[in-house]
Amino acid sequence: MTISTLTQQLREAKHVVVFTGAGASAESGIPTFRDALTGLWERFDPAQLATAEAFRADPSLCWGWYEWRRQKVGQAQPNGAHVAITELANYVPKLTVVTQNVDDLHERAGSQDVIHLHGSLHTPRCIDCGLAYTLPLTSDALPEDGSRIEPPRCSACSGYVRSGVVWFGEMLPEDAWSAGLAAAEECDVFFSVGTSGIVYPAAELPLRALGNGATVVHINPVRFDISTQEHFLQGPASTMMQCLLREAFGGLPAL
Ligand code: BJW
Ligand code: ZN
Repeated sequence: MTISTLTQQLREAKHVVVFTGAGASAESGIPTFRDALTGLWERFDPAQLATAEAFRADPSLCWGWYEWRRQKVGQAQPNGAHVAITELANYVPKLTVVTQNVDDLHERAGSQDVIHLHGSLHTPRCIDCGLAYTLPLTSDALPEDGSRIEPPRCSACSGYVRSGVVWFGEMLPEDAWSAGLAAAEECDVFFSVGTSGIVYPAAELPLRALGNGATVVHINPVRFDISTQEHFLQGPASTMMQCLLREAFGGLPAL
């Protein structure tokens, strides 16, 4: 499909879904999930830190990792991709943003009603009774390399406070999953931006969109295999999203 066919479809679309992964936040300086970790975390595989077993085995290691990441997100700013996605909502009748990211950069760029499939770094809760825990606004004074931090305790049952993200082996929040699935099945254009597409069930969404007749476009600097019905725009999320916006609507997001 040529870019002009795609932009024509975008102009005619009634409902557009933008589905994002870690690559959408990469240009804000947030490492992707499969990038090498640094500092204290260098010798750990993220897939082994992101489980309930890892937390129970070593709560301060795991909580320290999440606090370090929360600090990194707090210091980061939304990038051109977040801004272009927010801007796109002004040009199409309906835009749904579905993200696997646990940061708040879509919201900070101005996107509304973002569907977070994998939870959030900013909504911790008790691991035992589920009570929400209010985090201090900033966690300054964390060493640049990260450190172990003893998790806070729940005020109701003294259980450890855990991160509000969805770990491997856990169910996705039901309302987020059903809203994401419904949007994928209803949209006419589906952009999958900056995701490796290997984590399920989120990775099913482009396939559900395709199965329901949507135009599915993957945006990624690294090429991967797709079916002959899908489309690929190779390049960084910010450049490609801004380019699409400009080509389809003449819009130029303010950076
Ligand atoms: C750029 C860029 C730029 C760079 N611009 N792009 C079938 C088979 C085997 C296992 C399973 C299966 N179905 C389910 C499972 C189990 C598991 C799973 O999927 N495992 C796979 C590894 C196979 N899934 C689950 O456990 C899920 N739950 C579940 O299935 O519940 C049912 C169940 C219950 C009980 C038992 C069994 C099943 C839950 C999954 C939760 C995932 N959580 C994580 C961690 C969150 C916490 C945290 O952040 O610490 O979410 S995993 C991690 O991966 C994170 C991400 O959201 C997710 C997706 O990663 P993403 O976003 O794609 O990032 P990357 O790093 O992989 O890719 C970045 C991309 O960006 C790359 O392509 C780059 O090229 C690109 N990029 N720069 C654009 N500038
Ligand atoms: Zn509790």
